[in-house]
Amino acid sequence: MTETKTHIRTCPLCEATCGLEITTQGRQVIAIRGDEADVFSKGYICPKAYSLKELDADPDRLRQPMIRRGESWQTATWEEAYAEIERGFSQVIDKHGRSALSAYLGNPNVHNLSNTIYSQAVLLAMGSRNIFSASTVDQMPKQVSAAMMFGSGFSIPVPDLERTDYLLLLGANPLVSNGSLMTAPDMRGRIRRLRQRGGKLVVIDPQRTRTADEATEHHFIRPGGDAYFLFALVNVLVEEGLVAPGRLSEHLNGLEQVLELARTFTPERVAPACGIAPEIIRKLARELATAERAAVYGRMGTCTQEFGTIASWLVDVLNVLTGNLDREGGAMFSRAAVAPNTSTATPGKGKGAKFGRWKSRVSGYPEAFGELPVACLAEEIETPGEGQIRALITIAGNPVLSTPNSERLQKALESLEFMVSVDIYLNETSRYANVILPGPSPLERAHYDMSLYRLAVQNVANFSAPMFDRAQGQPDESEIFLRLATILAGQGTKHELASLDENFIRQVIKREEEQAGSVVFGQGVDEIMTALQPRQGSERVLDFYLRTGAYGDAFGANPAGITLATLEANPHGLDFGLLQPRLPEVLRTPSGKIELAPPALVADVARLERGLARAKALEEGFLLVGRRDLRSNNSWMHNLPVLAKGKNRCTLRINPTDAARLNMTEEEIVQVSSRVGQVEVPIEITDSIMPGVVSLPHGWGHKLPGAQLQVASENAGVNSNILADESLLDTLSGNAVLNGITVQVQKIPAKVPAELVTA
Ligand SMILES: Nc1nc2c(c(=O)[nH]1)N[C@H]1C(S)=C(S)[C@@H](COP(=O)(O)OP(=O)(O)OC[C@H]3O[C@@H](n4cnc5c(=O)[nH]c(N)nc54)[C@H](O)[C@@H]3O)O[C@H]1N2
Ligand SMILES: Nc1nc2c(c(=O)[nH]1)N[C@H]1C(S)=C(S)[C@@H](COP(=O)(O)OP(=O)(O)OC[C@H]3O[C@@H](n4cnc5c(=O)[nH]c(N)nc54)[C@H](O)[C@@H]3O)O[C@H]1N2
Ligand code: SF4
Ligand SMILES: [Mo]
Repeated sequence: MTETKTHIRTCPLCEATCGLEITTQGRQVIAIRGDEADVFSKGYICPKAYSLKELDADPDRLRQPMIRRGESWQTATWEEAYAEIERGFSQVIDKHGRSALSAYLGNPNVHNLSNTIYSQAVLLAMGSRNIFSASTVDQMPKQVSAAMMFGSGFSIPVPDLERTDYLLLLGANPLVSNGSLMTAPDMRGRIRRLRQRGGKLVVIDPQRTRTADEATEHHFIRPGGDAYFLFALVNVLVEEGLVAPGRLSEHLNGLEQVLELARTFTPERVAPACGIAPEIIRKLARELATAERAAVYGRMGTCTQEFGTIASWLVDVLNVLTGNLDREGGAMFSRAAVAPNTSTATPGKGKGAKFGRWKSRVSGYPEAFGELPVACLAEEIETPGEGQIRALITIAGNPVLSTPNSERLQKALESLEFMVSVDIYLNETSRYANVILPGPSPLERAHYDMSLYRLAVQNVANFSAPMFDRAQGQPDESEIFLRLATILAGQGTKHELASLDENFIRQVIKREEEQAGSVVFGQGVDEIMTALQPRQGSERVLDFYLRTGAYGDAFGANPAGITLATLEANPHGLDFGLLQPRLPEVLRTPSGKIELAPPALVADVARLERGLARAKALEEGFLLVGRRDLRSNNSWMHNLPVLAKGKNRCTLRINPTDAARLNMTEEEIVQVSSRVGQVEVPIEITDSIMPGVVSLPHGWGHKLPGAQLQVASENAGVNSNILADESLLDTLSGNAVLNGITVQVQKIPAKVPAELVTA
């Protein structure tokens, strides 16, 4: 009988970072529970945690590299796969140059330590500006507005949930999503505590979500109307003399300018565009201003829309104007154990961020943080000329299901000369690859949420060592990226891994060691290398970041500080306490001030003005929005029976008045069409959706030829991104508009029987 063991780990599936207690017997997972002793999640988990067992055991999960020859796939050794990749990339580079290369990085990279750290090596070695990621179908607007206001794309304030009295939440459904750009396990518990202490939660959403069900108050908003609504709140604060930034005043630039900009956005003027009555806007503004401690938080719904960056900016403008930024119970900055640039380096000032340093070739969209909008990936592949994309690497991404105008993108992918997918499935996207390189099971790798703890509502750190040994021959993803980088740099496939990894960590150390203000400034790379022995790979890099981070031992200078060993000795996590005020030290703007009126945002207000006229004109058809489901995670977990079972969740929600007007009945299959595509989907009639709005979840549409997803294909659903229009962007951030797309909903036209069709 094999021994039973208990492992304490952090769940790597979403942003909540829940602690798990996993019981195993040999290579078998026996049970998965919440870790009651976890310093952050205290036992909370969601149903997705259980799916880790099936994900680990999924027969469709790839365990060997795959090479495609025409229509058929062959398993290959890692050497064969790398040789094939070297051939493919060299041909493209020889023929078209490096500007023909491109990469797309998907969401799970953020939840994977090796990928977070080492995928950068691939992008650097590629030497092309064609870099795309899921960020531009997600949070890019928030990162852009945060960088413009506070100096870095990671200086995003999070609501201090445990101490706030008033939370105004827009376009987020954390009870289902478990939170985003706000790392906070057990949102239900947190909201209940907020209400128990007499606090209020106000939800603004075109759907009455599960989060809205827990709220004190919920208001429908017309999709895309948030910037108008938020500007009107500012307007009321100004008109009623409620602007009170208090201690923030000394840290502000541009206050008068913002107040002036808000003058024309009166509640009466914006009400038709946001669908919220003027008296409600006034009431909410007053409540927000007079609450002892309040926070405004906006997410997905406020980002993936036409004015996403303006909306994201105004969320924090409101936090400032009400004096709630950076105070307990308001919107605060985390202080993470690993946070290059915002916890270390010179405090209080920085280089800030520049945007639009280059533009996309075809449509001229500006870059943001070195990325181009994924909405323009297809046109960059299709359009001939210097710089046309001819090869693509996807890394943990499924753009065929998750980015706009999927049908156009699929045709584009088919036309590529060479494609590599680093992915654990042969799915809707990777089926276009010539070679697929699978990473290990999530239980076979170390885990530390480098990105997400930077946005946590409590300062915590938690490390998980690999739970199982990797299967024979299976490399860690850090190795896959080092190999790919070496191939892309034109240095072949034969280097010893240890020396590649040593070069990599030496560069990481050098960058930090050269920075004035760093705790290891001038200490010497060799000395630090010795101190990191005998660690390798991502654990060595993590140890370095921890030791040079906010709580680190600074390689001896701070003997009470932490190292990776400290985390290893504390499997339930380290708790550094609730958030503390960080102004002005957290700022990285060149002025050392909060930029309340960044010029690019001020300029974009003219576009918002133009949109107001358009929004007032009554539109034909419906506005389409998305939604998430607790037992789903974007596009890639529908192959796990524990999550896939149950009734069909890929339905079009429609309000009863709309269904009645169109003479539609529950579960009827209807046709939904937009400028770019059309799908057929069953309807679900519910008054939880605003009249004139329909909702369809994304990430479905699995029955595509060539994919190897047995379970998912049995309950395939339809791909909502067939409807998303790739020409609609928030121009400042390049983020796609995925919410508020105009669609027509119709009964399926009766088919004319063949015998009645005359020539
Ligand atoms: N219409 C609409 N579209 C949306 C959204 C929406 O709300 N509405 N949401 C958007 C958002 S927020 C996001 S983040 C994107 C997500 O967009 P993507 O990141 O492109 O899509 P995912 O569904 O997360 O697919 C992840 C891929 O990574 C693979 N994978 C999983 N784990 C690993 C791993 O450990 N290693 C490797 N190498 N591969 C792995 C999976 O097999 C899958 O192919 O979708 C966006 N698309
Ligand atoms: N179960 C589950 N959890 C997930 C994911 C998942 O797919 N499934 N995905 C993960 C990822 S990658 C992310 S980014 C997060 C996202 O997490 P959240 O930001 O919480 O996003 P959603 O749950 O999509 O909620 C967005 C809400 O915005 C509303 N909305 C749509 N348009 C508008 C609008 O114009 N204005 C306003 N105010 N609201 C609007 C929608 O009705 C919806 O309720 O979730 C993560 N967690
Ligand atoms: S909420 Fe997220 S982190 Fe927590 S158990 Fe569920 S999937 Fe895992
Ligand atoms: Mo996301």
